[in-house]
Amino acid sequence: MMVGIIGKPNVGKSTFFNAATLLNVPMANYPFTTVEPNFGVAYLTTECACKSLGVEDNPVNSRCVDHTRLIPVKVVDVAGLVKGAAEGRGLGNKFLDNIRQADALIQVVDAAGATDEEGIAAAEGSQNPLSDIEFVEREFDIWLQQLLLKDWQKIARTAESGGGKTIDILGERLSGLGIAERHIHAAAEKAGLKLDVPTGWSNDDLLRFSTVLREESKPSVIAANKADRPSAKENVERIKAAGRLTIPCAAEAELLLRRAAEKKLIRYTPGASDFEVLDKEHLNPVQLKALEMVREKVLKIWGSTGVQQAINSAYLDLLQGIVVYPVEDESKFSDKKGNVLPDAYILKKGSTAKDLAYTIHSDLGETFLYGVDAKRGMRLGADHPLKNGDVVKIVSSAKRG
Ligand SMILES: Nc1nc2c(ncn2[C@@H]2O[C@H](COP(=O)(O)OP(=O)(O)OP(=O)(O)O)[C@@H](O)[C@H]2O)c(=O)[nH]1
Ligand SMILES: [Mg+2]
Repeated sequence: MMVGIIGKPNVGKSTFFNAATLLNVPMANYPFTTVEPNFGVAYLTTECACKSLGVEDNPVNSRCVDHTRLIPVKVVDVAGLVKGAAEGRGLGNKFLDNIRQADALIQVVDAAGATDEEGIAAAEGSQNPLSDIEFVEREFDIWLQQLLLKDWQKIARTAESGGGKTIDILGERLSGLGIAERHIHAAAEKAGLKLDVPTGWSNDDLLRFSTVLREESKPSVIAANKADRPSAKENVERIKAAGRLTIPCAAEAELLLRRAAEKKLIRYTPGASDFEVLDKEHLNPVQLKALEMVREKVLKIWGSTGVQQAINSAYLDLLQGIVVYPVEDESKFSDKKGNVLPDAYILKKGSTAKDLAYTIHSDLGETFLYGVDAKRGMRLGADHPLKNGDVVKIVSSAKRG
């Protein structure tokens, strides 16, 4: 699973990316600072199972800080998108190509309304981030429509002459875009289009189909960035009122806090509503003032900087993830070496113990017999859906033999 950070130029995508990954890619107050995509690892945070079990854990594939489990997740930061990108303006299709593999999107917008459509600085509050969301999504949809249009007549004729089902042909064409057959089925149904008569689809139908296909295959959350600015409040309300899943965000503030925490100057957990200064002597008055501003203009107003919340929302709300902990010894909640709660996996809601087995290793999936809910000491059949926070032992025929 991977999340793409998209948006028009100069809204703070790379700042968000750096804050989430603690990498150091270029950020600057002008459009198209980013050209090539930046790939990095962020962390999904969730209350660790060690808390309710009252055990001390030894994480292996993830980390645990004060009963919060941090699970690595992939993110990609891409170039900004301008109107006409689908026709090659700005950096054009390059951007779109770079988010092919994203399963969900965080769309960063300038909630301060201080950058125009091209990402050029403008008077604060003069721009409407809702129109930015609209054009960014429209560019994506036109790009997808054009991809489909390229050989739509051929696809449609092949399908209708019995040369193959539309769903199969489309599935194959779109698999490189992270679009699966279930997305295509759902999109056709929602757009009111019949997959068995594709020759009847007009260009407008294809655009409508592309829109729903994007919504199905790349759901998005809006990171209303620059929320430290006074004009952000009104715009956050505006975006929320339009029915969008919105997280007020201050990427620059998060970056400051995380870097200070990394240097042990402050104690700060990503996503927290406050921080504590640890090493006042190594902070100069300017740095202290900047930290105080973050507290006053971001944390006290919004409750957090929003960066961690946006990452969590992408994996938990958009991708409907749950976190489960496979173990080999269900009485000690450990692996064979005695590491307690060593691994945490993100699975899609509704996944079963058998799905977990397959996620760990295809061999384990193939030899799966049953699971054991280690918290409750209960047997879990192949169809039993797991819950967030479950600790599960997989019993397989391979192990027995
Ligand atoms: N006030 C404020 N400014 C921010 C915040 N986050 C980013 N910025 C500023 O926004 C400008 C653009 O930041 P970038 O991270 O380079 O933006 P981008 O969207 O990656 O830009 P491109 O790569 O050019 O598309 C920089 O001047 C940042 O300092 C924030 O939370 N608050
Ligand atoms: Mg950038």
